[in-house]
Amino acid sequence: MVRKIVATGLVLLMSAAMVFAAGRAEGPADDDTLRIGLLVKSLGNSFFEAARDGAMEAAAELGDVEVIYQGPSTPTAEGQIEIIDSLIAQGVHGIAISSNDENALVPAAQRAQRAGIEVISFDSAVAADGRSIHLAPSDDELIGRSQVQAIAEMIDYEGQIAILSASSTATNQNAWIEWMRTALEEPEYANMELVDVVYGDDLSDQSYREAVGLFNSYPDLRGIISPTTVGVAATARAIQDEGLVGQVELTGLGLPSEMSQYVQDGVSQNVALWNPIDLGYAAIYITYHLLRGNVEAEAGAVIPAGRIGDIRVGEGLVAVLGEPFVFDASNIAEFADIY
Ligand code: RAM
Repeated sequence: MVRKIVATGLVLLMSAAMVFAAGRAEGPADDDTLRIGLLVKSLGNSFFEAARDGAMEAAAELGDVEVIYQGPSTPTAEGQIEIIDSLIAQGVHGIAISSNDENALVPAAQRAQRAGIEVISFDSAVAADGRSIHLAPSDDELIGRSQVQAIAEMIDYEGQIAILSASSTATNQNAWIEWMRTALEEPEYANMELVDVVYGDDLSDQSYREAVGLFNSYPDLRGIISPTTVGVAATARAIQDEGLVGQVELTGLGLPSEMSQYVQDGVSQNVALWNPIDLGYAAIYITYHLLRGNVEAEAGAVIPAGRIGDIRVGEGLVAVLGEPFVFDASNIAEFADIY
């Protein structure tokens, strides 16, 4: 669009500038197939591959949507910024982002918005200035507190614990970790001590090395919370390899497909998670209805999302999908084939 305007002359250029100043260029035409970029933290993460499958399912149901699945090879803001700029150049209509950095992505996300692209975030938020709606899988406080409660029960409310997270700038993990710290101030956890927070960057080998580093630095360590699917699976492998099953307890946010064997072997008594397929599915429905003008991005909006039903937009334009589900030895195998 911009190219044509420049060719046509100054008057049109000025009117385009006025449209952009208002924050929106023209939306898609009714008969346009909507091209939506699903921009994930990094490629090679099964959690996001499940979200991609859900996004494709939504696109197939809607019929007039094409999903472009993209992500950097490692979870960095820089990698995502490059991809946002390339999606702008490709002229996509929408981008749904799981962010590696709440603030660092804002300028690029705003460039996309100024080019008329609908930007939402899902899973891991972009700051409010750089997106319309954020789709959270669950409530941050609930996630943080329930992870602390899970490890507390495993270690009888006593001893050293550590957190093995994703990247140090990940919006979602950082929000959950803040709630874990708050929860740990409750009197029932007075005999538990958080000794360290380390970052495996959602890379399996790095997470494994960080887990082994924790065992070496803290010989009395009793438990690890790993609120990342990549981290928790790598930590389980490290606990098993080092012969520490029962000595170092483990909980976190894990994919049943990656954690089933470890949970059945007692490496972890339980992990929690939501359905990543539904998350990708809902992200596409939300972006779609915003682009088609069927709903406004405002608190109180209700967005129909196919088989999931209605999604309600709350304060701060955050919509919450549901509650995390706990997987233990009694039920994890059932889900292992799904995600
Ligand atoms: C990893 C990613 C993702 C997070 C899950 C729990 O796959 O960090 O953002 O939601 O774990």
